[in-house]
Amino acid sequence: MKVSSVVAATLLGVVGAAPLESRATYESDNLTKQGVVNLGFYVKKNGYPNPQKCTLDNTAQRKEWSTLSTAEKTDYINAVKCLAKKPAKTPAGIAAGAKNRYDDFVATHINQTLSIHGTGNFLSWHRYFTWAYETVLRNECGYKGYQPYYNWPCPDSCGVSLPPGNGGGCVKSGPFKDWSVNLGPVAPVLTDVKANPDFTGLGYNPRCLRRDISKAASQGWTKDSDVASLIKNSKDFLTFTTTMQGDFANGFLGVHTGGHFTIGGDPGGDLFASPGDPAFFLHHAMIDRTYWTWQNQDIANREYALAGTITLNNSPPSRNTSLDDIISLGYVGVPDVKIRDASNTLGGPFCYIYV
Ligand SMILES: *[C@@H]1O[C@H](CO)[C@@H](O)[C@H](O)[C@H]1NC(C)=O
Ligand SMILES: *[C@@H]1O[C@H](CO)[C@@H](O)[C@H](O)[C@H]1NC(C)=O
Ligand SMILES: *[C@@H]1O[C@H](CO)[C@@H](O)[C@H](O)[C@H]1NC(C)=O
Ligand SMILES: [Cu+2]
Repeated sequence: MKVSSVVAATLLGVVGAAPLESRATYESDNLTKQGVVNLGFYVKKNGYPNPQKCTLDNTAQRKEWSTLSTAEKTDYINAVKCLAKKPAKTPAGIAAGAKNRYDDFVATHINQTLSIHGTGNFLSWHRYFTWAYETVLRNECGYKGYQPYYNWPCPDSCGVSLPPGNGGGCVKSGPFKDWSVNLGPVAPVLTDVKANPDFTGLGYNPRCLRRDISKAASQGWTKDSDVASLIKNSKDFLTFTTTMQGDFANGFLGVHTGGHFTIGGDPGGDLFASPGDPAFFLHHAMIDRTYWTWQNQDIANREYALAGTITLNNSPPSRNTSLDDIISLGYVGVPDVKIRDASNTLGGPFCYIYV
């Protein structure tokens, strides 16, 4: 099985896809492994942020989707579907399209889009958002595992074994064939998405889940060398987060946008409404794993590294992001945290690593 067909397995909901054979030979995975070793030495010397609560002996381990057993995959998918059957916490008067508990996440992301992308809080905000999702799946839908990620890379000469983009039709098979997308669009990539009754995208707009798996995005932007070079060549936080998020004016998508466009479709290709596709959280767990791996290359200097401002690409011009800035997830219903507390995955509310 080709590495990037993990994407297909994930997106199409193929339960029981064979584990990958040769992932360990990837440079980007080697960097993650080296990061775990560095982390071990670092905590040995400096101690843990919450030694009573979280150590490397009891930490949760987030795993790659294809390494889960069939039973684990089914548990995860069932918990996601369970979330979409629970009532929303977002009041209808605030977001009429938030029909269920899953939609609380989508509405929160749409509502804050302009202050969480191209900003200093991009990585910490999405780290906390993904953690909140994992926690709600566990606490409200009985999920026993942790948030899986999908490992983007394929080899540098990748003949990616993905089906070609099919134009973004409805998902007609797999566990999410009856999934209802209720919110958005705000900034769709497909031209024929039914407009939302509310200009905010928060109105009720039920429609099918559509995907447009893109070989070009996967092959062009999320290869092993793309991920490894992002981790190795980003000497400071600003370079890392900017390279990851892309430099569109110069035609550089970066792994973040490349991963979103690998999924594509509606709402996957919409900057605002993209969490409406459950694949969002597997992609963002990989974003977080890449951030974590980058931090672990030089923990002393990168644990609390931060740069950027509080507006999208600093437009309009705004102040610098601060470690004391609050991450608030609205009706997702988790406590507010400071960026500082979302900087270490063994500290603050967290206790997880990636394997
Ligand atoms: C990854 O690490 C293994 C074991 O140290 C090594 O054999 C392999 O060559 C490395 N792969 C890359 C692409 O760096
Ligand atoms: C959007 O954010 C504003 C400001 O924090 C808040 O008052 C409002 O309830 C939020 N709406 C949603 C849908 O979360
Ligand atoms: C904002 O951060 C930049 C570096 O990221 C720094 O050069 C600048 O002085 C900071 N501005 C303020 C007002 O602190
Ligand atoms: Cu986002």
